[in-house]
Amino acid sequence: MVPLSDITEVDYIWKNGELVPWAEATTHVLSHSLHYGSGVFEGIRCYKVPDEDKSYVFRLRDHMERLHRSCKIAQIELPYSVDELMDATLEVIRANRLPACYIRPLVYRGYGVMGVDPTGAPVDVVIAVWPWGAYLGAEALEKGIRIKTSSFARMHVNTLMSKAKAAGNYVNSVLAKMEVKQDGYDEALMLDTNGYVCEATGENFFIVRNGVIKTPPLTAILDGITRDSIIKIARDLGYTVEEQLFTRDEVYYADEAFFSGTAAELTPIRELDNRTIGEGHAGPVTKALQAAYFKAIKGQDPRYGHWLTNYKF
Ligand code: PPE
Repeated sequence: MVPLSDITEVDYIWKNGELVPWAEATTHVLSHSLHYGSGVFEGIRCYKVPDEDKSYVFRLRDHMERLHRSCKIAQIELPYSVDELMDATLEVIRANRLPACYIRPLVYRGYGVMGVDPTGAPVDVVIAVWPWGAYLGAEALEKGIRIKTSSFARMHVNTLMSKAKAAGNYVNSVLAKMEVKQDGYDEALMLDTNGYVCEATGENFFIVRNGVIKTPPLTAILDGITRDSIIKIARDLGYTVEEQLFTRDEVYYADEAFFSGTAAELTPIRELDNRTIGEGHAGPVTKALQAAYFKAIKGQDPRYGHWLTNYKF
């Protein structure tokens, strides 16, 4: 039997300023966002420090600032400041006594008006937390994944706004994800409307060749916070990182490739379109970056301490 849900339920969800029991954090079926995708969200992770009873939320302020930018783009009035949202996040993690979790803030146009014009619809804000393991499977972080170029292009820069982490943008992601999963691959590589490599359904993308790291520029992609962290860490390790457009054939003969994202963390890619990338497993640069990233998120590298919000459970 297929399980109804793979979500690990916890006790509370923060909704419009209050902690409500998990099962009561519901919304009306005529909520505007449910019909028109008119919401914006975030994805954040909280990590437990090994052997200590404390945890760190990774780049919490940066995520809440991006949530505000998404609202600005989508013209949604967000009634909470960045600091209030940060406090609310810590409050809901603490209420659920979670040492490590995924955090999903969502700002959505709620119940009150129907029709595309959202004027007058209330804005609801929730922050949910739950334990979430490796996004692309337990083995992915070590062994790498098999990906395929999707037949669906990523959004044109004037179709949907890629720098807003908007619910509606994920209609495109869901199409691509289902397409490649049905063909037996783990994730989709998506090209932009000019045919250049762009990003994945929920991750940014990097390649490595002759020791140089390349990633697409921010033009048509989400301004990933993990992407930004990896670029900084890579430069601190002495690597050259170039943000420039490239085509899929350059990926075919890259030495290494990997995805970055809050959920996916740093996931190596071992195959694209049935062509083995490099040696067919995580390469040395990918491994070095992955190790440095995992040290940073756990507070084991003082250079990146300012990215962490301390949380004692
Ligand atoms: N691109 C897209 C389209 C995207 O959704 C994400 C995050 C990224 C890039 C990486 O951004 P960042 O997390 O700031 O490094 N995707 C989130 C949602 C995944 C989901 O399935 O839901 C995430 O990783 O939390």
